[in-house]
Amino acid sequence: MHLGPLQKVRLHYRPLVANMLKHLSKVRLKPVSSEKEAHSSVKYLFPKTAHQVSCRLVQEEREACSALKVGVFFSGGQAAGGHNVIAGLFDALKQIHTHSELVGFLEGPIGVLENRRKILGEDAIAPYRNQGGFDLIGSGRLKIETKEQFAKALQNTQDLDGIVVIGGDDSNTNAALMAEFFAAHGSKTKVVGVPKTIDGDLRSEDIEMSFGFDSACKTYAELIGNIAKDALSAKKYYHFIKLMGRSASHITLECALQTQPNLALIGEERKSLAEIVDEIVDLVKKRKEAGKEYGVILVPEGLIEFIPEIEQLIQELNQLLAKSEPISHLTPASAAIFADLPEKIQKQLTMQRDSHGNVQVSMIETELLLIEKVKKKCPHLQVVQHFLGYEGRSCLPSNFDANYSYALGLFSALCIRDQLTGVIGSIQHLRGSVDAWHFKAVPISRLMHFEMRQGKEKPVIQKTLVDMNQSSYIEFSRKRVSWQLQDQYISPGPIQFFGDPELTDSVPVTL
Ligand code: FBP
Repeated sequence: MHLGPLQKVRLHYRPLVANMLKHLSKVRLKPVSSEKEAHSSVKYLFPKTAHQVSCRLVQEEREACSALKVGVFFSGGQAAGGHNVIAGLFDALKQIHTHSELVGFLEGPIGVLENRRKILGEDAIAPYRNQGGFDLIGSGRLKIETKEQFAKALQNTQDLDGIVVIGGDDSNTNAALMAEFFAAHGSKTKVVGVPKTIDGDLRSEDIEMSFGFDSACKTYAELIGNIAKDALSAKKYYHFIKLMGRSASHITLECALQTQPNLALIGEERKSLAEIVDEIVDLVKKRKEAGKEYGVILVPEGLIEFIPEIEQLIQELNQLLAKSEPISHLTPASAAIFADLPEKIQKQLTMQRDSHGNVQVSMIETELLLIEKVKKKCPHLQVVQHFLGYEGRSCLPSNFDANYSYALGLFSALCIRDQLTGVIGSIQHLRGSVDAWHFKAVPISRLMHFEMRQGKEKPVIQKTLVDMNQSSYIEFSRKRVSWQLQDQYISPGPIQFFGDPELTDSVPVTL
């Protein structure tokens, strides 16, 4: 692996570790006494694992433990900090017992099905400490879903005490299904999930944030700030910037608060296409009257799925595609909406779904849809189209993500040591110093609800959307009016690794 000067320096960064996680033989996971029951239909689907309650990490001396053999794989999109989960997991296993072993499954869940492994010793891990990407073992989006696949996964992990799944909502749903299958077949292999996704939608009362969100938002905010400075200097273009985030608009909200653009659309406001277009046209006209023919507009990737009429269209398309039926079977209302979309968008909406049945919104040029509609009303508008997505997923992790993901790795080793399965690592009080963090293992089945996927109702972890009552959204709503005409752009600059802790250790505004 070739490393540049900054990458080499980052290898030596020592993630901040909570005192609680420094001496692992002095802590153990203990059940939380009062917790509400899991949903009855979820309990029905997870008879072996849904009865569990969350466990909190408490200080208590523990008897010595024998060596553990643990597997790990990445699932889904990249998120900065992934390598630190592996480093934390490895360091914890070695502390638990010097003969413990860690193996990585290659290219995500498919590596488990094909039993493609890599031994992860210190030599293999060392060049990846505090580095971005998932390239140490790779990742993939395959979903383990048939009985045969679960049986294969069971067979290929029989020699392991546990397996750690580093993934988002769909991958952790899968981890819960795998844990249930393994338990039902009397396997000793425990399954533990780690909350990963730049999208920031794997949130709940217990999971404050997934790792990767902070680094991605800081990267996008740097670029948005640069673009805004350019717009302010050249004064000739409207920049339409689409930001990644498959469904929820958390990334857009965070970046808006960090950079103060003229307009940031939030999908969860559920405006119709006509309302959104009118809002942009209105902004353009007002700014023109003020002598400003430039601007910066943020468009969340998932916006398209929140536009009520298009949401309905997508649902119908999903069902038709799942049954390989033609588009001519759309209802008249959806057919009319489809016909009114630019041809490029029509094609993108009918592209193959991902393995979890989701529309691949990163491939849909929602910003182009808006540009085309706005240009019909403002033909002289000069626009530049941007998409900020992949450039934020594999950057060097910020200190926050480096520390957080390392702690998640350490903690997942403890979950396996303490024989928990079908749980996800939860760290609370993330805004405080690492010593204020609280560690909890939460049964994944408790985060689930039922959703239509590929034409069928399935149990999945509910995505958490931007809530109109959350304080960061209220702050955004209060500020955004003045951003429209007065240019209050902020250019936050690149992620900082050296100097004032206020800069190096800052946490997401929306946390
Ligand atoms: P995860 O939920 O797997 O973390 O991935 C999120 C994401 O980065 C979305 O923001 C984006 O829409 C999608 O992945 C892109 O998927 P792909 O990497 O398959 O192009």
